[in-house]
Amino acid sequence: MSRQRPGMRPAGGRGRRRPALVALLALLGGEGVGATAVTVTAAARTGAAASDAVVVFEPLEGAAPATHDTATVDQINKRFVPRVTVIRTGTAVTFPNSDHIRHQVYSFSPAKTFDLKLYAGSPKVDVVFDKPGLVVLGCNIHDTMVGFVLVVDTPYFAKIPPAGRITLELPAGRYRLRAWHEQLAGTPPARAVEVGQSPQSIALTLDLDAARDTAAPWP
Ligand SMILES: [Cu+2]
Repeated sequence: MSRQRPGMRPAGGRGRRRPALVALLALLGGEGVGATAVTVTAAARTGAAASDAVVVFEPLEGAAPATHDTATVDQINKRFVPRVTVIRTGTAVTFPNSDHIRHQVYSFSPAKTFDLKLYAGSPKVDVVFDKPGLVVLGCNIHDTMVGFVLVVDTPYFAKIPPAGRITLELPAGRYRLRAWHEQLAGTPPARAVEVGQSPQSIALTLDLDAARDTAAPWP
């Protein structure tokens, strides 16, 4: 992302120039430039916050800017942490093992089939999620370990925190908003959203079935 042109580098005083450079990079990164705050509240039919639901805004016009993201899914006390991860297609994910026992992380999901041989500490390789879809994580040693990586073709997504509400910064335009939760009953809801210049709020009510024994499909 940062580029240096030969001859542009000052012989001295780099420290003085840095704040301006940082500000410029922040601008180029698009944060706050032409973006509108969109707040999504997600709740179950009971009114409880739909914590760990994922909301995805797919732009219906124009190309989304390129992003080069990484993500980490840790293993702590025989659990995947976080249990739910949402990433853009092409993201490399690291699976460190913070437990004092070994784990063998794998997935049979069509969007990403992989197997990290039994390991402790840091695995030798990251896993690149190169196709969109839902990837269900498991451990070959501990059957109760379950995690989810939702891989989406857009940089505009968020996971609903325990408070049930999240704000995204979206460029103006038309989107398809889709939502997912591992306990969703039926197909994930989708709706059209028009983002203009004014902040807006969207309330989603999700049909959650706590008795589901397999994760809801995506999309
Ligand atoms: Cu394990």
